[in-house]
Amino acid sequence: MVTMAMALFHRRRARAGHPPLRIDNHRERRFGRAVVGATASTVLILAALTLTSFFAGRSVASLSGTATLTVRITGHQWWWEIRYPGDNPSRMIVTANEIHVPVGEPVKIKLDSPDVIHSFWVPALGGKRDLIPGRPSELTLIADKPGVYRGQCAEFCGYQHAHMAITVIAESREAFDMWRSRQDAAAAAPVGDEERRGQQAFLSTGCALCHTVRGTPANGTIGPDLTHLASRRALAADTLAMTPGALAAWIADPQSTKPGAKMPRVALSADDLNAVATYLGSLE
Ligand code: HEC
Ligand SMILES: [Cu+2]
Repeated sequence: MVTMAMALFHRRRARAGHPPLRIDNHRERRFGRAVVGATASTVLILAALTLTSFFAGRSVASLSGTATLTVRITGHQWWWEIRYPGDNPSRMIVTANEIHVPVGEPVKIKLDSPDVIHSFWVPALGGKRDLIPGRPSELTLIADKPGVYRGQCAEFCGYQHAHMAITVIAESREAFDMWRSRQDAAAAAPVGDEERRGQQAFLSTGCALCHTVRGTPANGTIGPDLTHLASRRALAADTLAMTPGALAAWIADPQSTKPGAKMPRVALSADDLNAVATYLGSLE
């Protein structure tokens, strides 16, 4: 850029003064040296960046052998399904849009997509990997510091692509193990009348065709697993905060919050709506 600016400036100066009519050998040689110098330094800078990127990529890839945890992520239009395989296949944790990882430990992330191409990207943790239908890929991440890292689908995947965020929560090993054992449990049984009514309405109005709540007959897999819905920080891939009001608003009319989302509007009476929201809000 510097040499280009010099060349432009030089040209303007030459036009303003007397254009050189006669070839000056001394000047030609000087220009020749400058061009060679600029080209060589460009090549060197590019080579250094390429080598750094190559070695950084290799050291990141070598982490995958040492990963202490595997997380499977499936991209859907427009949310992320997250599974933690357990020692026993029936103990697999299924959640959505929020990954918990132990800090300082390499985590292998396996990616796939059943619909269109998505791209997993959490900028603060580096790496970006496409989720291509029929071509599983993987990536290893390591969070050096505890914290909450926001990620985003980085490949245009349809109408609600912008509302397809993913959150990585890096926490201490102890906190992670506690989270994991809580997620491992089946959903809490409804306690009060309102929750019981909510569960009834949930099971009888079609929600259960698309959603799973472990410990109940609901075992649909089209939408996010709701077994521990209220333990998550946000709804619908970080579109709404997890508050009782937002939850009720989402259930009442998902299409006005996230037009095109693959959850239809389900007709519920006002009382049933409140009861369902209370019930789901109790699933911590
Ligand atoms: C046809 C399938 C389908 C039906 C029926 C359905 N949902 Fe959904 N639901 C989805 C999908 C798909 C999403 C993810 C939407 C998104 O984020 O793009 C979703 C998201 C949700 C979420 C947010 C979950 C999260 O972690 O972000 C809640 C809560 C929810 N649904 C509750 C319900 C309730 C209650 C009913 C019944 C009144 C219901 N759903 C009926 C498919 C369905
Ligand atoms: Cu996407």
